[in-house]
Amino acid sequence: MSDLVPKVDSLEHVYAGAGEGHTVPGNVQNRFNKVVRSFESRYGHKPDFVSRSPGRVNIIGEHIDYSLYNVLPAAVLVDVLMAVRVVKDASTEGVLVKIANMNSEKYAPKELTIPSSGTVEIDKKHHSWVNYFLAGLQGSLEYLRKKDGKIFRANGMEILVDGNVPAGGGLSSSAALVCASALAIMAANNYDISKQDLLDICIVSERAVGVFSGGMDQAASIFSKRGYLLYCHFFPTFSAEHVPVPASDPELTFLIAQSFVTSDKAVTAPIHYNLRVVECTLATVVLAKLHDIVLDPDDSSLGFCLRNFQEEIMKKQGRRDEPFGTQLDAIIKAIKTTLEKESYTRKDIAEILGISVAEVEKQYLSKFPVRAESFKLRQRALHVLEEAGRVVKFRDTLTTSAKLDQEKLLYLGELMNKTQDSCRDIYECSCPEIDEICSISRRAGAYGARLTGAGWGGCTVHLVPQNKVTAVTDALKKEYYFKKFPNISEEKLEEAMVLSKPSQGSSLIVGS
Ligand code: NG1
Ligand code: MG
Repeated sequence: MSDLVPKVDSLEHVYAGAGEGHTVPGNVQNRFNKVVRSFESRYGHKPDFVSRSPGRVNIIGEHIDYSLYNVLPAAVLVDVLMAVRVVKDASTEGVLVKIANMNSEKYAPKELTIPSSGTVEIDKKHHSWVNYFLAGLQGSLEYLRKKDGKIFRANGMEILVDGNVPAGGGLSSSAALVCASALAIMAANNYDISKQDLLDICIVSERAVGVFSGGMDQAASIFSKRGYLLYCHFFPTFSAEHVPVPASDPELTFLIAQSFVTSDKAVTAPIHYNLRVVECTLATVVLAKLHDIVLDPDDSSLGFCLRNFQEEIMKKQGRRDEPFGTQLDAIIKAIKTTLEKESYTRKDIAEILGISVAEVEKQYLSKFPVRAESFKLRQRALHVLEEAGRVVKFRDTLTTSAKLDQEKLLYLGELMNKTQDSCRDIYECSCPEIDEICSISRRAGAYGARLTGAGWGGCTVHLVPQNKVTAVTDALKKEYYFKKFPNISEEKLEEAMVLSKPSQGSSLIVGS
């Protein structure tokens, strides 16, 4: 069994190191105290515990987690705090959960009942913040019922949520909320959950909201360790490796900059995110068919994925022991030579697979909402394989260097820039504002700049030498924020750009 999610009795275990002198920053402590006080005035008691899960920034490895290739994210300092009091409830009808948000204007409070049997209903059509809690609830209940059998009865809960991960901002506010919710529900039912089980629950849970998500965000939120990047393997099963960022000359920082273009995945998924997942799945089955390979659908992933195809074709050709990079090159060649069309219609795909259009729709287009007439199989698959190669190079550079000199920093930056080019041109998940932010930042001295997260808006990440941070942030202010938002407030500007240090993953804070 993997480690349990830590239970800590002081904020230092979670946030220390974030401030100067390795202390808990004053604003973080104040925010926490405010949540506890608001809880008391709302419900008339102190909370029993606070469940905390952070957002994440992805350093490299975009849109490849759902094809089961490795990615390299890190948790950020902004997070979801969920203060909870357990309410024992003897009713046989189901137990009550009261949930409210500190930002009540935007996120209205709600009362809901946990059914004593059956599943929790989630109304995917009406997108609400509570859906993410319900998603966590659905997965957690299923897990607890399986463990405890029929005797399991959930406890009631009073909950107050405070999140400071910008919503729709590419830092995975959704995963932070799902993970904090599932962890809170486990704790409210006296269950000490392992990180691995929480991850499995949360990946599946977030899909209940209607997005065909991979596992990177939840993994980064749960497993991250302060000061390290998290190298996530998804194939053949999940494992995580904490990768330190070596000392560098000049000193290195990761800057996160918002585009303030909101891309709400739960709404746009059918034409953006889900469509990309489907395109990768279709590329996999078409490649397999054209290479005469039979793939087993894989329950742990999304059915059929490119990493599985790589494994099977390498096995078939007796090349499984070849270096990973050589294997990637072979698959890239196969993609270029066999997926010749610019785009494939349902009919094209049906013909290749030797099934009807109705069958294609049933098997590949009905699990999650998707809207498209044709599918760019070659381009999407190429991005995935080339990006998988860049991730390995990035990680290897970090783990094999005692110190990062100028040449290595330039190389890491170049890998990130290539990712951005690929996201813009081949995967088509960037947007003009993100492209612009990246050019401004590189001109002002960043080694590398790219979108982070799903894209189509949201957030960017920049590899910047310490001595260029001011030049980069000044240029972004002048050439992007002030231009696009002439009346932008100081507060908003502060939120727009943050220097991020890798932070701690999920924890339960008890008695602080
Ligand atoms: P965002 O939209 O930034 O939370 C999404 C997926 C990830 C990954 C990235 C792209 C969810 C919950 N997250 O991140 O799994 O695929 O896009 O690399 O769908
Ligand atoms: Mg998300």
